Amino acid sequence: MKSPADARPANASHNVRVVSESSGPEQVAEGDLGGDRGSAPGLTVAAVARRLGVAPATLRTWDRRYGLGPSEHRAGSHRRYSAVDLARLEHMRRLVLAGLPPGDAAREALALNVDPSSLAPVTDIAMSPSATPPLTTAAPVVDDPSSASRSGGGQVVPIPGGTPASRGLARAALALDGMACQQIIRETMDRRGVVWTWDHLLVPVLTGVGQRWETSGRGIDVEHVLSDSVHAVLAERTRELKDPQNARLVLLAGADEETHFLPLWAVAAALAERRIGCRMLGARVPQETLLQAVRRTGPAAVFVWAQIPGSARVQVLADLATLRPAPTVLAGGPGWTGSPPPGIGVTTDLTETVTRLARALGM
Ligand code: B12
Repeated sequence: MKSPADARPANASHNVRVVSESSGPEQVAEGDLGGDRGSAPGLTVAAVARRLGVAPATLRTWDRRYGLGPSEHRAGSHRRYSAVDLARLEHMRRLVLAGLPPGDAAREALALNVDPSSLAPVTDIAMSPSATPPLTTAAPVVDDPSSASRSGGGQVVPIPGGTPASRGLARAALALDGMACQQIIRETMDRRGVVWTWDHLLVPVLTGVGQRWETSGRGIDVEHVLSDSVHAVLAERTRELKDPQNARLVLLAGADEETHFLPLWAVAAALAERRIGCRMLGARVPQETLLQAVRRTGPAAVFVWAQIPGSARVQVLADLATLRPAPTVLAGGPGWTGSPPPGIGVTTDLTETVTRLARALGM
């Protein structure tokens, strides 16, 4: 069954300048397509496939079925896609990623009023033989981890029990489309809140992308686009809180050598949703710096994240616990190894972390 989070937004956004309905029908003449003139020859189907991260066969299907094809004609050569065609196809792909049936997405894409003067020229840059082949929209993402090993080659992201939204997010990340990633994350958060989005959309896709890297060595670029998008939306939600209700402070910090920081932002955004403000110290906070920050600000609670074993020393937790007035000290993440010092809480998920931090504030 389709969950509300997976339903398509009423009005998915796009990044082309759109002429308002009142400005009349689109005036797009042959040879006047926003930079497709002169030396810019338009794009081949292969070039568009690479840009969009879809298979050439998918583009041909969209042309045949929905009339979303190349509008440039050249004597003695194949038809070429113009900048306007590309803008429509990008819109189409975003809507499909957001869960709209292709027929409906195509209707919206064809109805899009695009201002050609707002578009950059499109030119076909030949792909080097070693470059990544285009992704198919049909199969880069798998639900069943056992089938991941079948296909391999780093082309798939395993997402056991994936939802349409998680598959859409994984596809957008594979296509290196940060805008589409952010759009899916934002829409899910609007419908389901921060905690649900983190647990059911972001953790599965982040884990799948991490596994893809682990098994194939591929996809640092995908990891970066995804992380950047996750961070952007979580930080946005955190900063939306203008009137925090907590009188005392909460500090969030990454352990000594820890560079992974997304869970810290998940905590910050989930706290903001409960109208709790926090101070974010970010990744890789040296032990002594954290101790000084706690001494200076006297927070009610401190949460320290460690992702990678070896990035954290439990001594910092023991030292934090000796400070007076004693803050509630919580440690989270798979990077903490061994038993926690006395008086230190260990949290294993976002809900528990936020609940215990709120309790430390009496909220
Ligand atoms: C995004 C990411 C990056 C980004 C970091 C972006 C950022 N600023 O944070 C980048 C690309 C920079 C990166 C770099 C590296 N990464 Co990295 N990365 C990840 C990825 C995909 C997600 C990290 C994350 O946010 N995890 C949080 C959640 C999603 O995952 P989790 O911790 O496993 O969740 C469990 C629990 O923690 C808990 N949980 C979930 N959410 C929450 C929230 C709270 C509050 C709590 C308490 C608990 C909790 O539930 C889960 C189930 O038990 C992971 C994959 C993964 N599985 O984590 C790899 C991963 C952590 N990275 C890994 C590695 C090896 C690296 C690198 C060393 C090498 C590399 N890939 O380039 C470098 C480090 C570079 C450096 N100098 O330090 C490995 C670590 C292996 C290990 N032994 O621990 C992982 C696991 C990938 C893998 N499968 O091999 N990485």
